[in-house]
Amino acid sequence: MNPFVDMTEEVAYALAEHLPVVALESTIISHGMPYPDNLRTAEEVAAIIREHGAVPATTAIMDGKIKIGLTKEELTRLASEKEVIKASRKDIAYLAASGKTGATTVAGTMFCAGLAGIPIFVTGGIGGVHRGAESTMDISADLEELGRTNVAVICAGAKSILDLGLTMEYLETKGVPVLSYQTDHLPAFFTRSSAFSSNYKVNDPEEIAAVIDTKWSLGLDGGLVIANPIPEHSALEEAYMNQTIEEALQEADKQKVKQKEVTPFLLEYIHKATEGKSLQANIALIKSNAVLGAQTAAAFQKLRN
Ligand code: PSU
Repeated sequence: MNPFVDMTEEVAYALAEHLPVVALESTIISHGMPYPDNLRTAEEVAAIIREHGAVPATTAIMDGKIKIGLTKEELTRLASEKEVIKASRKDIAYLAASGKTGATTVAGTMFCAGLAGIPIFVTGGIGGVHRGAESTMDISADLEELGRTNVAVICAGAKSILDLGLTMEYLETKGVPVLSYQTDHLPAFFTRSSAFSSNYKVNDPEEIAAVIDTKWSLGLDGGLVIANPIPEHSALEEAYMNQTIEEALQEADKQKVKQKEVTPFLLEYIHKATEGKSLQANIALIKSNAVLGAQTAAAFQKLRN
């Protein structure tokens, strides 16, 4: 076992027995939602994954250890402490070497899940190419990680705070398949659809598992994006969300928000501007992703066992 990695007994047992495991990120807890909704949501998502027959494994760096699976105490620390660092691939070595604590982004979590041998990962939304990236070069490390690490990411698409068209182009360049669940469209997180199509429509967890299994069996390394539209009753109105996102972007520009602060700033702005509606939508979609993720992990494990 890697000396930097600290895995809970529950996750270690599940992996040793080839049982379905679902990785979960922690940036969404520390930087994506306010306390105490973040802690409650993290616990509910883990419970949903268990109810659907898989073991949840939230990743983070805690006091220098790469954690695969967290105790309630550790989750509470990540949800409530202010100085938790947002940890992408570039941050992991420093945090591990200096004994610090960080919450893993999609890129960070993919790296940790890959290290632990967990192929399926559930989150809310992935990062992408930011609007105006042609001059700022602000492109999430999530996309690079998807291009290189063998982990399938189940999400609700990407938010239209990003340039979704350029995000799709970038994923194409990196050879990352984008599969939409029961739709041809690329979902845009708060809304079930966007102006963009995904690469392929997939209809059930077995079909998703078969694509993942085939990709890696062929030696086509790298991740996949499985985009699951937000449940209909929780989706927000498109015109209203587009306007709110526009305002959030203008405010970020005015306040000269840069680099890793951009996404948390926009999320918080949108949360306040929608008076919590965006948070409710965020919670609903991640729970729905947890169901699909657990089912996909079970179907994938069946193919591999
Ligand atoms: N999108 C969301 N909620 C989030 C994030 C993205 O709707 O919490 C987080 C994820 O952890 C994602 C990260 O990996 O933001 C992307 O940040 P950046 O754009 O700085 O790469």
